[in-house]
Amino acid sequence: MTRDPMTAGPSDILDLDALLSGEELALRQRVRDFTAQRIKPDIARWYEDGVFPVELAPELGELGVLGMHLEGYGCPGRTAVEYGLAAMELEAGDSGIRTLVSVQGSLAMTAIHTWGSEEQKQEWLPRMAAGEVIGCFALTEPTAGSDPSSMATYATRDGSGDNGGWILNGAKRWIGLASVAGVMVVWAMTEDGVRGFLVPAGTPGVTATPIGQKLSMRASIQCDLTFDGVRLGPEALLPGASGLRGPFTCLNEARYGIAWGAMGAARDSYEAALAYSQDRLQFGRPLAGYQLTQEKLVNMLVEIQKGTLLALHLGRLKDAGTIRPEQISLGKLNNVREAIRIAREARTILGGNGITLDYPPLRHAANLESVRTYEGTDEVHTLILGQHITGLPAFR
Ligand code: TGC
Repeated sequence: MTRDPMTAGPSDILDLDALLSGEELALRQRVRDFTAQRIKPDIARWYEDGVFPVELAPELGELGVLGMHLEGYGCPGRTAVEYGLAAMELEAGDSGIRTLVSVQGSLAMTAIHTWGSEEQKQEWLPRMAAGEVIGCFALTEPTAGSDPSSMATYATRDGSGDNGGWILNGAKRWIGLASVAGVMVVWAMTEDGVRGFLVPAGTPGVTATPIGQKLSMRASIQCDLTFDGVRLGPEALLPGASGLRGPFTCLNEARYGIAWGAMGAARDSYEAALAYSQDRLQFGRPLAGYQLTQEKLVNMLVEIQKGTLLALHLGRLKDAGTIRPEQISLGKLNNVREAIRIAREARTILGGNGITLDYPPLRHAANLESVRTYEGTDEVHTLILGQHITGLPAFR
């Protein structure tokens, strides 16, 4: 294992970089440079104006981070650890940008790659890996969030036999990127249980409306989606997915990436607070020299190092093919929870300046409110772990 002396320092007391290969460090550096050059200079403006920088999609494709853990069909075929490192660096820029990569790669592309027909994979995956086509993943509904089994969106058969198509009716909510998506992965109830459908943009009867007045994820898009008598051909059905195992398999991927990404937002908040505390003089000396400030910084760093180590452990398990859903739940629950605490604590070191967009912690904290809610709330992951350790499901 090689170690990059440039990255060791006040953010890596445990020398976790020594656990990464040269290839992993190089990939991380490429994504870190991208974040520094393409996200950080503009993120405050995007956030304030509520702008999703859609032009980043092909650049992220070029960077090789869209569907990066998938093999074939133009996908980069990188490891789970490399995907995690990329998520961490992108979320150090903004959770909204990491969300683009998650929705595209972990959710929409994983659904097509895992459950799609050969024709569906050929049609969509190469262009999605290149960022030419954006995908979305429509599971959550206005009245079905934590409990997708209660979804009301319904697909009925249009005609009979294998040549028959489908008619789709219903509504989805909080669907990331739906208004800019070229293809939507839509989960709907059928007479045979939950099935997945690929709905191309522009299909008559589909309406995507961005949700406004958000206090979180302002540099990203989340939509209300409606399906009003949408006619789909038989080729729209994802043939391999039957039941909730279809979408949940994709959620595992996204939740895994979040366990890494949240530590990126936490690290960026900590580093902003550390730098500020070293420069800012109060009562004639730097804030960093006060015991209360040092305690805050130390508590942040301890949790960042533990959370990063946890994410890396999950990544090694995933690359070994042995990771289990409850392990991912532990990582997502812990790392997002700690990241929010860290971002909020970092804000206190920045004082009044911390409530502006000149500094990242409060933007990260606001974003992380969404991150703790999507892909399984804190409560859902707590109950998944509770069921695992007691054998008793407490969801219902
Ligand atoms: P349950 O009866 O336990 O399971 C149903 C079927 O699913 C299988 N399964 C899984 N498969 C793979 N990975 C997992 N993690 C799985 N969890 C369950 C299970 O084996 C079973 O398969 P089969 O073949 O036997 O039928 O389902 P349940 O309804 O009792 O589960 C309860 C609970 C709470 C764990 C589940 O409903 C849950 O995870 N809820 C949270 C839903 C969630 O995370 N929603 C997120 C929506 S997507 C999103 O947020 C995108 S945001 C990105 C954006 O668009 O911006």
